[in-house]
Amino acid sequence: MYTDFKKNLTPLALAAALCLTVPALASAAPAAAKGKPAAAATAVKSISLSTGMKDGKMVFLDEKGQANPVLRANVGDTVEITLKSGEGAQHDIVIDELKVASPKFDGKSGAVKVRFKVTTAGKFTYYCSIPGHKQIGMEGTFEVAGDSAAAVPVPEGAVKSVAKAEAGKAAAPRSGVKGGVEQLYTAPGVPGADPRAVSVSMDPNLVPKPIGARAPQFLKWRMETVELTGKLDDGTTFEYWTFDRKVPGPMLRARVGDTIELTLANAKSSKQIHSIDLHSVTGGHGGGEHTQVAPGQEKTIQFKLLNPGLYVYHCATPLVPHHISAGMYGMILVEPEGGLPKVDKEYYVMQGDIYTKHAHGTKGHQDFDVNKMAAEMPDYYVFNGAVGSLTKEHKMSAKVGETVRLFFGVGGPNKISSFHVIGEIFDKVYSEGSLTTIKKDVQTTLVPAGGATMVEMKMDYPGKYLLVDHALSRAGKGLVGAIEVTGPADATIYNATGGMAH
Ligand SMILES: [Cu+2]
Repeated sequence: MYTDFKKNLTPLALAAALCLTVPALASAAPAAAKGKPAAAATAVKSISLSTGMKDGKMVFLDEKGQANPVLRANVGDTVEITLKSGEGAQHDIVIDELKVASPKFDGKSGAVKVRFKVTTAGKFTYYCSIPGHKQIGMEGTFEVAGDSAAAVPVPEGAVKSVAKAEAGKAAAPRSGVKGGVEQLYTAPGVPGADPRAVSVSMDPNLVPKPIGARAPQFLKWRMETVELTGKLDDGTTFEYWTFDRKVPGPMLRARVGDTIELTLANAKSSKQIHSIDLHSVTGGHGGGEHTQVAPGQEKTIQFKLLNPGLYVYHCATPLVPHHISAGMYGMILVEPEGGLPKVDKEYYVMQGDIYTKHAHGTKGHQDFDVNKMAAEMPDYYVFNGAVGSLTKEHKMSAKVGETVRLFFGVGGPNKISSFHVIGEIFDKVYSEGSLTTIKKDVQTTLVPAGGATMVEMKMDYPGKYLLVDHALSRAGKGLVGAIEVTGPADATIYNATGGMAH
């Protein structure tokens, strides 16, 4: 926001040359015009900060490795902060009270600088404005010593030049002048849909083969975290964070007693640190403690699968609900000894809630909204990552007489699901993903955020069976899927026109 603010003021080229922020300019100019003497010689104060993790927090670090150091300057100083991403993730530095904002920087951008003149004494807060970063540690104090009122550090000549630049600008034709002052007060529109957007919606057919009755094994898996612009809805795009470019991430399948070596790689193009916490893993925060991976890096952990069940995995990097909402969740099935009963069809479906700047249905590129997420007010609810994923893009089908098994999970981050299939009854429900306890003949099953369930239904009658969350307002926000069942209609089961034998 402040970056745009400054961009809009580029006609005031001199202001930039003087390293003045707008408020500084505004306060300095009239005072100088009154002929006050210039203040005593002031200094350029250079500060170098990098970013990194320290004691489990994300922080700014000075050259001595001090976390979130108190930055000091005197009224009248020009401050130059050089910023560099130590771990490669994207950050910036903002001081709201002084209207200071640096450009965003990451591992690829290299170091960036922000220069500004301080005219006000006091204690101010500097922080990183990337959603969540302030909350997990990236903030500190900026102390300015001196007397605010006496702050007139601008030489008279410079003020004249500024005035000239202003005059020249006023004379320029208003229409079509990009960056005119009036633009600062224009309500922001919705940016256009990103033409580079790809499909991120996971195909529910991509279920790994059953494990069956084999002995425990040692397995090596590799996953990559990728940030990419994806299609959220027709004409609407969104910045997704993913495991292996899909939402949900790949379904993993093993058996109880297997030992897994999992390597998590974070794509070079990423701006965030990512990680994985698998609910099937005992110890180390499910892996989240030891898989915090910076862009372009990778980490490997090993774990033994001690309990059978259907488990959610997700990214566990702060702000965790942001990473989850942006698409970083999936499931791992740990089959019991001997495997699962055979069925005809298996599908992989997950539910998520998404928070956007603009209302559901807005065309264009939708930005993530951290405040709506904090308030738990989603604009979109999705099965497999996007609106229409399981109705338009991918097909689930069965024939009359076949048994369908759904691996259903809720990534969330916040909303539970009252999972229901319209026109069917779950013959078996493995509640909460517990494969050792079976419930029979269930209409709607509750699935918690970060939880899963396995359901089985024999499809007795043809038709289109809709998957919903029975909190049905959510269907209007994108949450609907379909299983197409074909085959002969048994008139003793259902008869639309009456005349059923009895
Ligand atoms: Cu992440």
